[in-house]
Amino acid sequence: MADLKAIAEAVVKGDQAKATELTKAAIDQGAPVKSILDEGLIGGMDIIAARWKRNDVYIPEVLIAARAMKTAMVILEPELVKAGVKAIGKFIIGTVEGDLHDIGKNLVTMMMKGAGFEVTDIGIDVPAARFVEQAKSSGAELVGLSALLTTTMPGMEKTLKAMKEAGVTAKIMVGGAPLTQAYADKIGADAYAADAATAVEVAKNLLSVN
Ligand code: B1M
Repeated sequence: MADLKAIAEAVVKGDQAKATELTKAAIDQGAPVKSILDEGLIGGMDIIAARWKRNDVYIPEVLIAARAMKTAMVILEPELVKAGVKAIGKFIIGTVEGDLHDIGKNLVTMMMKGAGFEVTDIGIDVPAARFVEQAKSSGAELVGLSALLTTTMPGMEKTLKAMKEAGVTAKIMVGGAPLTQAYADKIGADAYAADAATAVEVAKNLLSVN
């Protein structure tokens, strides 16, 4: 019988080879691919996210776990497509115009992918018009804006306004070190998340997915 717990453990340890080998074995043994994803790979990322929130592990461990999941996903992804398994939501993320910081955004990207979202990272220094265009063309349910500078925070308000004016219906989540819930409320964002692990919880709540 496929050992999905062992897959989760391999992800937690950041063991790329083991995560991949066990994922392949589980596919060969006929385990449901959705279970390999949910209980194995996402299960592992859930554990690492919870440990990170408790400060039991730090960013390097999160990055290594995410890399193990990504490697195993290379072989699981075609099986998910074949089985018609869909992502739990479509998410676009970018750092707002004038801002080149991307380490936090990349962590949010990894955690969201790890939780089963389809994520399109549109990069750094993203003008409002590009957020609008990408949100419309992708049909994403959720758009994430990141900013690390007090001088680029107003770019979030500008982006939100542009999206509303353009009729974008996606929910909008904001985050980044200088942000607060009060600021998110003031500019009319749908949600604020203080860190990447919380971003996953907030996104799931916003879209009512588990
Ligand atoms: Co810059 N920088 N930087 N910087 N930089 C800060 C942010 C700063 C606080 C340093 C300082 O002065 N103490 C300061 C901002 C001050 C302010 O605005 N009040 C600053 C400055 C001033 C600048 C420049 C203007 C410096 C200069 O050139 N004079 C310049 C600006 C460039 C630009 O963007 N136009 C600049 C440049 C740079 C580097 C390029 C050298 C580099 C960025 C490299 C990169 O990102 N690829 C850099 C770095 C590394 C930093 C610090 C040291 C670290 C930022 C970081 O990556 N943190 C930072 C000081 C600090 O924070 N100690 C600093 C780690 C990361 C994991 O945390 O990004 O907060 P963070 O992400 C968290 C959460 O915020 C949250 O989740 C993440 C993980 O938990 N989160 C979200 C982030 N986005 C989210 C989105 C969400 C939800 C949660 O939903 C969508």
